[in-house]
Amino acid sequence: MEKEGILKGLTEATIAGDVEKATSLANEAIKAGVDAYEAIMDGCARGMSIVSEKYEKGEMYVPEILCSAEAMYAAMDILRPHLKAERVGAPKKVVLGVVRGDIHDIGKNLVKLMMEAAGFQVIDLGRDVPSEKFVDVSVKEGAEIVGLSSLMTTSMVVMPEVIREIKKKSPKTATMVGGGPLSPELAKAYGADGYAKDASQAVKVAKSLISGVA
Ligand code: B1M
Repeated sequence: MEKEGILKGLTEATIAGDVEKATSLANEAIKAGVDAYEAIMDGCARGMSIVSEKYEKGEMYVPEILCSAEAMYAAMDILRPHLKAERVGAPKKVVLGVVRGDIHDIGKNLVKLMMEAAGFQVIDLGRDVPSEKFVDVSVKEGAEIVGLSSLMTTSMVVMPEVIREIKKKSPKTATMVGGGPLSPELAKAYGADGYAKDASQAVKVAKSLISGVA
């Protein structure tokens, strides 16, 4: 199968929540020499954004979305070992998690994967993470970056307190935020050093933060 067909197939399999098809297309992608990063971003992740749009239009419902995520994860499991990890010097540590009160972690998992592919060492705190945990772990680990994710207007409001504490207790640690309700303006108002709208931008922002040019 041609590359375009494989990418389109991965997008469709993700939307349809078809684990079997997603698995077989991910294997096909590897066999055909399709870049694993492209297969994830232009295949599966594209499918997940279409799924989110369809949900907003009332064309898809939550159980179907969860099946889509399963299909994406199945393809990602196959593609992950084939990502060409960039290694630039010693790996930089990123503490990543979804803030307190929020269990939406599909986007955070994509951000994690992309950051690991870019050579970052990601310490994944999971979802619904207590604010103190972000601070404690980043201090203990000497993290270069703390990444906070939120999908809800009701949970994003905890971000400023987390950022403030990190700045106080670990002033050298850069902070970045992302997720549906966030924006560059809000990120700035919250005191974050960076904002990214999606997983590939998250990698660019993280790189710029460690090189001090954000
Ligand atoms: Co719910 N949910 N949900 N949900 N859910 C939203 C977020 C919502 C916008 C739907 C809506 O009403 N229109 C809405 C929030 C509204 C608001 O802002 N207040 C909402 C709600 C209200 C709720 C509940 C309260 C529903 C209820 O129980 N009444 C409840 C909340 C529970 C809680 O968290 N305490 C709830 C529950 C759930 C499920 C459990 C069923 C499920 C989550 C499963 C899971 O994640 N494990 C779910 C889902 C799936 C969604 C939608 C439909 C899809 C989210 C998703 O996974 N998108 C969502 C609607 C939507 O977003 N359009 C919705 C795909 C994913 C790849 O994209 O997460 O945006 P996304 O991630 C992107 C970027 O945002 C960015 O990069 C990612 C990859 O490109 N990004 C970062 C994310 N984090 C980043 C961090 C970074 C940088 C970039 O740097 C650190």
